[in-house]
Amino acid sequence: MRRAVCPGSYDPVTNGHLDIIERSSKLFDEVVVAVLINKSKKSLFSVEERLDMLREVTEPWPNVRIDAWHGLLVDYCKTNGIGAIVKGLRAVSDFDYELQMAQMNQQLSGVETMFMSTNPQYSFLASSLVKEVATYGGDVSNLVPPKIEQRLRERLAERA
Ligand code: COD
Repeated sequence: MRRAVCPGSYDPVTNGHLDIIERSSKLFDEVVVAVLINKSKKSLFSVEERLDMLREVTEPWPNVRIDAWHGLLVDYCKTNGIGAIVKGLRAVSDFDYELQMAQMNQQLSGVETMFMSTNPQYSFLASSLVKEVATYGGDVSNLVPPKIEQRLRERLAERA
């Protein structure tokens, strides 16, 4: 079985993430969307909330599974028999860091990273920007699925 992982923070999942996940699901038998837990990173949504949101919005793709992991991505791959990491590249600015991580992961465990070019429609899109725009009342309806927009509004209202 050809199995890949799309790792990330997904705080929250955006249309840019979903584009990469959907395209990966057509190339692999199974795609695991893994929320990598980084306790030092301040997040808007808890890990459980991010997993719930991901489950909801990836429902249309039966070969996509959602999971969480605390630790090295290569250890997740080893434990779960995953041979490929799929990353989306938005711009040259992503490339330096992503290349460094890909080479480190390859060196650590032999796992390969595949880069998928972003859909130009989403090349400017990042979770951090979505949160910032929503915080100041901007329209994010084209950037995240409606269910995620609603969760964002609710969370920001709680915090206001
Ligand atoms: N278009 C296309 N792709 C996109 C877009 C977009 N608009 N937005 C995001 N992406 C893709 C990128 O490939 C990105 O890598 C991925 O989605 C996830 O994005 P985020 O922002 O949710 O997640 P990040 O960048 O914070 O995730 C970083 C990881 C958690 C993957 C990384 O830090 C990691 O692997 N950590 C685990 C610990 C580890 O193994 N460290 C050693 C690394 S060598």
